[in-house]
Amino acid sequence: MNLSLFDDLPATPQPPELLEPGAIVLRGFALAQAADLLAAVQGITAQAPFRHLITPGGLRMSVAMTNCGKLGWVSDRKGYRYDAIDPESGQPWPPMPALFSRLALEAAQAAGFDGFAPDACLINRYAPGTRLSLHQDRDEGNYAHPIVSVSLGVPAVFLWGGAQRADKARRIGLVHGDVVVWGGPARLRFHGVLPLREAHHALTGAHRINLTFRKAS
Ligand code: MD3
Ligand code: FE
Repeated sequence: MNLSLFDDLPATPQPPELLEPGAIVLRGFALAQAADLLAAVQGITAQAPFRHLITPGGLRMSVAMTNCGKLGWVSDRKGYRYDAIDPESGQPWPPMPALFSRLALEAAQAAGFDGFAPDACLINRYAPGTRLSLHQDRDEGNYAHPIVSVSLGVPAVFLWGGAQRADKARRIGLVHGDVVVWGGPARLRFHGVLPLREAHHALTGAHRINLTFRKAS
């Protein structure tokens, strides 16, 4: 079994690591809150279950998604957008737990972005084999705000590309408790996730859960 990207990573919080200007990895930053974050995800998915969205091109996404906060990211045949209403329930998305917004604020702060106040949290669930192909996040209103991502459960290999889709991508291992902050010159980089490998995590089973905090409006 090849665990080379993961097997000697520390299980304790580490100092900030600069991937490139604007992209800061905070290894283990969410470890202490991880179990509480996952319990909150369970509460959210009781109101707004994970679902596989359809892309504007008609393809079913292999990542299962839901949201919390004032705005949620949705996709259908009409396009990608943020919406205050969950199209499945016709109701507002579940509120963002204070634990979530506090963690996002503190992580952004640790990466040099003061006063980050996310109004959207996209929650992604990866099963074995699930991937996310290279894309940019460009549905938010103001690219001056960073995006904060929190990895939970099974490890993944993240693809970190360039300003053009064809630019060569680096591979970065992300494990349970890791937080990454993407802002400034890194904000519109192409990025993705390789197919999730079969593995088990005590808190999530075969899954990886990723939280991305955004200021969408
Ligand atoms: C770099 N999610 O939801 S998180 C996404 O692991 C998304 O579920 C991946 O890409 C995941 O859009 C990657 C890391 C991430 C999130 C947003 C970014 C990296 C980013 C926005 C701009 C640049
Ligand atoms: Fe993205």
